[in-house]
Amino acid sequence: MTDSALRTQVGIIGAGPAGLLLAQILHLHGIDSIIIEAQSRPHIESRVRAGLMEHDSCQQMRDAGIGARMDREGLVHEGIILRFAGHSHRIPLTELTGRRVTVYGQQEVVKDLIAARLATGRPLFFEAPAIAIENTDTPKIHFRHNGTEKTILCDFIAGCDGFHGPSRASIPAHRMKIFERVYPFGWLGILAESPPASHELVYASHPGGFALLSMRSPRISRLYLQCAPDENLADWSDARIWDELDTRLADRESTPLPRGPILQKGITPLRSFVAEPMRHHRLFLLGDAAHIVPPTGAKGLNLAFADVHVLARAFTAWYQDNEADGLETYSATALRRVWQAERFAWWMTTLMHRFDNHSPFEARMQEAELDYLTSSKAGMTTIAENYVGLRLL
Ligand code: FAS
Ligand code: PHB
Repeated sequence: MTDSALRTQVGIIGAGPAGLLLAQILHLHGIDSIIIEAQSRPHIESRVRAGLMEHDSCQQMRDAGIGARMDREGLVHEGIILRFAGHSHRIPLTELTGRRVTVYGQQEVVKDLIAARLATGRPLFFEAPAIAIENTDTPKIHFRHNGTEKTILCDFIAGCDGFHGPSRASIPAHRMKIFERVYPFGWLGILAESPPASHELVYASHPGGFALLSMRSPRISRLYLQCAPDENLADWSDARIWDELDTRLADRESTPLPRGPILQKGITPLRSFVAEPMRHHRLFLLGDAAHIVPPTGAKGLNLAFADVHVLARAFTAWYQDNEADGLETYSATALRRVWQAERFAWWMTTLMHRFDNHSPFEARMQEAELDYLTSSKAGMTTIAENYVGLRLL
């Protein structure tokens, strides 16, 4: 059964960081949108994903009027630590760049954005999957909600539906160029009720594999271990996870990690992926719908925000000044930052992880590069300026 059609200016598929922030910024500029989200609200507010916000992403949250809780509860960081060969090397991010990063979980970002959206009174449909996309001069999105099929009539479609969503899939393959690198490992991530053993993030390169110490609050740790891409989570008892984290994150001064109940664990495959271009007629791709980065560079969420920055500016110029240039150049502008982030995430991943097919020479090259980077101001600066986020927009 089909209800009557809904009319808006921008139809947004997906209520992740990209879709929600785009809707919020458009609303602030008087541009109407409708958001449809396949999952339930509790599901997307509890999904444990990204944790680190770049300098400019935090400013975007403030400019969009939703930065207050982040500024209250987020953990501002001015450095990160690279750990290898039993020693720790601090990269003084703020001293080198004048910018800082903030640890604020993606689920908190999403909660803040959903609350802002609901306060506008404009539509945000949960459990409402898009089932068909008509990318024509009169774009339509067909979706299912409460057992009925509905249609959105809009001027433009924002495909913010992530890596597995229908937006990119709706584009004919011959109209796209795909760039992809699938890594021969994944990350086993845990969220634990235990105080972080370090005030700053620790990226560890160890013969047994990469490990990352992050956090969500002074009482909640977020930790990751490099693992096989097809790792069976059932093979990893809590004790085995903690033991392996202790081994890989140890340095001469450190003590074993404080342990606590593991609240969530999961395995994420690592890939680099870009679909070009990011615009097809009236459909614009944003965030994971267009690109994926290995989380080593902490770029995924931040790239989604950067795409929003470019497209929201373009829509505002179109609707307020009838200017089409921003829409025409969206893909090229967004892709410049996408490729810079892809390079950094690929480079950090290649530098810090163990590769079974590495020769002894290549393993030495990794060690020598880490030694150079952490003993050179130029080396530390290149890490720092990419990590806090490049000013490309
Ligand atoms: P999202 O995937 O967040 O959102 C897309 C939304 O579209 C989803 O809510 C989905 O339900 C919805 N959708 C899909 N199909 C639909 C349909 N047919 N109709 C309607 N809605 C539909 N990044 C980091 O920086 N650090 C990390 O540590 C990190 N860890 C991650 C762990 C996992 C398991 C995953 C999957 C990703 C991780 N990421 C990480 C990357 C992640 O944070 C993304 O970059 C970020 O969520 C991108 O935001 P969106 O582009 O909005 O996509
Ligand atoms: C996280 O806190 O989840 C996190 C932080 C930095 C990364 C990846 C994940 O590079």
